[in-house]
Amino acid sequence: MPAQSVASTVDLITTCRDSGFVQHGLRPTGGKRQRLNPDLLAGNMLTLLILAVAVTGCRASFAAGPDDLSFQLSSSLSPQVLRVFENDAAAKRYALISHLNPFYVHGDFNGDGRTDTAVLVKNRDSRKTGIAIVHAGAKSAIILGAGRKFGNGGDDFNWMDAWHLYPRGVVERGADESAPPTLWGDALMVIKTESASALVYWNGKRYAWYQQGD
Ligand SMILES: [Ca+2]
Repeated sequence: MPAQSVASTVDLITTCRDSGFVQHGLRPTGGKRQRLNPDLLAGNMLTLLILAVAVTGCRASFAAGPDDLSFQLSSSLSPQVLRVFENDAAAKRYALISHLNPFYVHGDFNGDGRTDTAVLVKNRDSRKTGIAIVHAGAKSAIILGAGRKFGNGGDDFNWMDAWHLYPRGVVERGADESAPPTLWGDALMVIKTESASALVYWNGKRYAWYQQGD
């Protein structure tokens, strides 16, 4: 292995360590970039094996596949939200994506006084997009779209090109024939610009759809 690539590998290990993904392992001496002797490494295959395993393990923890967010983008999400998508068997079926800006919205969607997170997701199997909502403290995600039919949005939210928080308050009658809902918490306004929009809101038991304009 060339000395330069070895140094890059050590840099990556250092990055992983500093971000908390590697608790134990090799580290440059004195906190400075370490130039390793390639002759020494050539005679120490065990060291290289440990490096390779550490690098693989680190990358897999925040980039499980080509659909997943970069480490930098995913770092904007709370550890609780990331743990859900890393640990929950159902949530693992969905990749966090960022094709819209913003790719996540914070609000108290279920009205319990604690901040929840809505984030864009893609079903890893069907490739259909949607929204995952993770309530504060929850260990699982509620999936809207992304292969699950939801309201008039269908099971693929690929039509959605904008969204934003709709703070808890009065909802005006929209295109929906039913009376406007009374919000328990904040809602999400999901939009196809110059075409249609709808409120996604918690009705006390589940998320519901209220058409605003079309
Ligand atoms: Ca909440």
